[in-house]
Amino acid sequence: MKATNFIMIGTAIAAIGGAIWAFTSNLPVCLAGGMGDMKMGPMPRHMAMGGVLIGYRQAQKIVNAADREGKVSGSKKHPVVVFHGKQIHIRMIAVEPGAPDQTFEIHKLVDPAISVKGGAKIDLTLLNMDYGPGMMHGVVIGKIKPPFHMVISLPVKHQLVSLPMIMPRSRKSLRKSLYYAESTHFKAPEKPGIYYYLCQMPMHAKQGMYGKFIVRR
Ligand SMILES: [Cu+2]
Repeated sequence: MKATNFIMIGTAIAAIGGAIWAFTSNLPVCLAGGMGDMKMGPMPRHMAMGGVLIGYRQAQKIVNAADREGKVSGSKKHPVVVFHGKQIHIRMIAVEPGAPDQTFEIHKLVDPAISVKGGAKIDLTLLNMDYGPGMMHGVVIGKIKPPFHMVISLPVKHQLVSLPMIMPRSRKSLRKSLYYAESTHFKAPEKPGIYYYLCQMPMHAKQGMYGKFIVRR
């Protein structure tokens, strides 16, 4: 596909994302309870879907858990969050307030490498704390490495998991906002290898929304 076509598709998707965002960000709070269960039918792969709406306190609980789990090692420039054990929970925040645009945070680290044991059973949770049109985020893990194209074709090579994109928070005010979170689970391959996690929203991985996912012995 020509680069111009990529740009056109990316722009169209971003525009649709913005329209959905504009619609949902005006939803009254009373609808919040039911939104998580709302099934929207088949949609193009890059569209936002899924997720459960939660309040600020629940979102903060996910952040706190993300800050506790795994052990930070590696260097300051290349931090690694090492998860021990065969049953683990990885919580990732899409753009924690104060973090740079188009990044994931764990332990307040920006796009850290994640290291898991081969064969580990993994619960994966994504919390979107970002705000603004087109700021939908998801997670895909596979054997794909940078540099990334504007549009990521799914599934990626040796895809381990795909967590659908979820919408940005509902309001500018952090405390008054509602947040989308989504969880899934998958099993790490037994064989050690280097994978990458990335956001499948057009442009985001290209802009830096990715990190290494290491499967160790
Ligand atoms: Cu993203």
